[in-house]
Amino acid sequence: MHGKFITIEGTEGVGKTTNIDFIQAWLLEQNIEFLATREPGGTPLAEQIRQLLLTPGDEKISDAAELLLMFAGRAQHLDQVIVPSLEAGKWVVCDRFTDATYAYQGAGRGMDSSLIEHLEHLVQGELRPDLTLILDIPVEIGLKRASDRSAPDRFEQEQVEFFERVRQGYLNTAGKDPQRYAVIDASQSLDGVQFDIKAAMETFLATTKVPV
Ligand code: Z5A
Repeated sequence: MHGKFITIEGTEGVGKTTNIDFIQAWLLEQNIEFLATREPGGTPLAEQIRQLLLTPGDEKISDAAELLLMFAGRAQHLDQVIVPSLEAGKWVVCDRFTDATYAYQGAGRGMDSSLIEHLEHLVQGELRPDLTLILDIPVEIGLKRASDRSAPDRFEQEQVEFFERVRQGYLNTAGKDPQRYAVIDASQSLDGVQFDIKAAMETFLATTKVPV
């Protein structure tokens, strides 16, 4: 793979959407060809799966069905969009990826992480993001920002304790691999958050350049 794979993660309302716009502008400035996408979603089929996952409904989605739907969409997204783009030399910037599965379905729902690892291997082989930015914020602040913006989706109807577990799941994952993960304090002003994102992107870019 020639392109770089960057993912953005965090609990509700951390500002992923807002800051992906900022990252896109920064990549344009660097003359780096990229594609921005999201999960669940990213292809017509995977966007249909997203609708199934996010739309509140009367039928409870079982934890196993939720996990499998996440990976079904991901398999399609990888096959149709992510892998071909990376192979063509583009950078891929993805709003959420498998770290969200470990955080929401693993830490949040309590599903066994070895099961997630198994599906990760099945669907992705050895492919992992090169850089993951985790926007971190106290859960109450994020939920307030999200609720001021739009009506709650199926996940946003969960209790605060669920999101506390999700947040802790992300922080535990980040602690295991500081090379790949940059944790950004997203409770700062937008300028402060973007200053830190830019610093993390610059550090990453420097590591991708072959020394002369
Ligand atoms: N999910 C899962 O369970 N397992 C998986 O494997 C995957 C996903 C891939 C869809 O995600 C759901 O799928 C998600 C987890 C689950 N749960 N939910 N819900 P999503 O990414 O589409 O939805 P989201 O997490 O809810 O994202 P969001 O609510 O759209 O939030 P955001 O993109 O992080 O935030 P935002 O829209 O950029 O900002 C929210 C508001 O805050 C907005 O009004 C901004 O103007 C404001 N904002 C942003 N930054 C700041 C700062 N710094 N200060 C003040 N105000 C700010």
